[in-house]
Amino acid sequence: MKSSILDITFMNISVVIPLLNEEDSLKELHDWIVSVMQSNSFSYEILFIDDGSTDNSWQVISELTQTNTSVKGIRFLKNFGKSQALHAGFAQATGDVVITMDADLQDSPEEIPELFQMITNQNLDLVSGWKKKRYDSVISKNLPSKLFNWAARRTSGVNLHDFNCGLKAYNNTVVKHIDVYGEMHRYIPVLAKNAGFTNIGEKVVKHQARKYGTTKFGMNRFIHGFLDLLTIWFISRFGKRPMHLFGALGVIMFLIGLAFAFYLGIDKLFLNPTGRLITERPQFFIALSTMIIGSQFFIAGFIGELVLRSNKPQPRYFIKEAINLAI
Ligand SMILES: Nc1nc2c(ncn2[C@@H]2O[C@H](COP(=O)(O)OP(=O)(O)OP(=O)(O)O)[C@@H](O)[C@H]2O)c(=O)[nH]1
Ligand SMILES: [Mg+2]
Repeated sequence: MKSSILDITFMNISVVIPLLNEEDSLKELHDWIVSVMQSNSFSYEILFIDDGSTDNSWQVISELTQTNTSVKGIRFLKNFGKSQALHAGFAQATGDVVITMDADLQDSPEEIPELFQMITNQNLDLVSGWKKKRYDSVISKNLPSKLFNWAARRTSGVNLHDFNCGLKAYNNTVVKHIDVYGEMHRYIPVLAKNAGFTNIGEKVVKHQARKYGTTKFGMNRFIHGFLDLLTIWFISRFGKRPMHLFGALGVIMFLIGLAFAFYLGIDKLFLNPTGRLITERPQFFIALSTMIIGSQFFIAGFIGELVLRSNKPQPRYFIKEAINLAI
């Protein structure tokens, strides 16, 4: 299994596996993936991204790289999050088709051949797994997840049942053109759609109960998830043109304030000079606050435009070591 330039050029599949503290599952997962790859004669690489594990995960990965040169490892300096791990894996993936999967043996590598076919034969940009039958608790996972997927469908227009499924397949071009940041791993299909990759498919996949280790995401995943959803909706609508939202709002509010001020002026000068002082009238305060808030909105939009023009992407993670990769 010696890797060569040819392998890199004609690699069929890159399996990208972000992980945190999954020492018990890794060897079994590796063996399972390798047996699927061999029985389908795929050329492949497996990229493990150890995101600051505190158990022996990295040691297990290092051992795997010694017996199988198709295994590559990236180890982060500390825990930077699943999105960052996917970002690092995507940057290195050389296969025509990139498959992501969880490391905890809940996703089955047996799905890989069909996912590969869907990308290559049906010309799909992305295929997302759908854990139709879940082996998780109804209260803590299934119900919130249904609500969450419904909200994601409504705001994004991407019709998937299970946005957060770890098992997904991509055409390599897609992963090189999307920027997974924050906790956006839940919305990669939306990021892909916003980047112009609209051929998005779905495949029902088998889901197993967790065999080893513990869950890493608690209930706060849903709070973070909804906030990220709001961000992504906002960014996809106004991210490129903040002036369209803030500028328009600012101008409208300023004009309302100006109209009130104009009315007060005319009234005081010509219609009712002996009436109440302008500063004692409610219209004065409406004029004052709408004009100030309007200008603030306008300035926010203007600064947003300036920031967009001068924004250079910052590194969001630091790599401690890598095996079988030229980083
Ligand atoms: N890179 C990285 N991977 C993570 C992190 N947290 C979890 N993971 C991995 O993401 C995958 C999914 O996490 P899980 O904890 O299994 O989440 P889940 O499948 O929704 O929950 P369970 O059903 O309880 O397993 C696993 O492979 C984890 O190792 C993280 O902070 N960084
Ligand atoms: Mg899991």
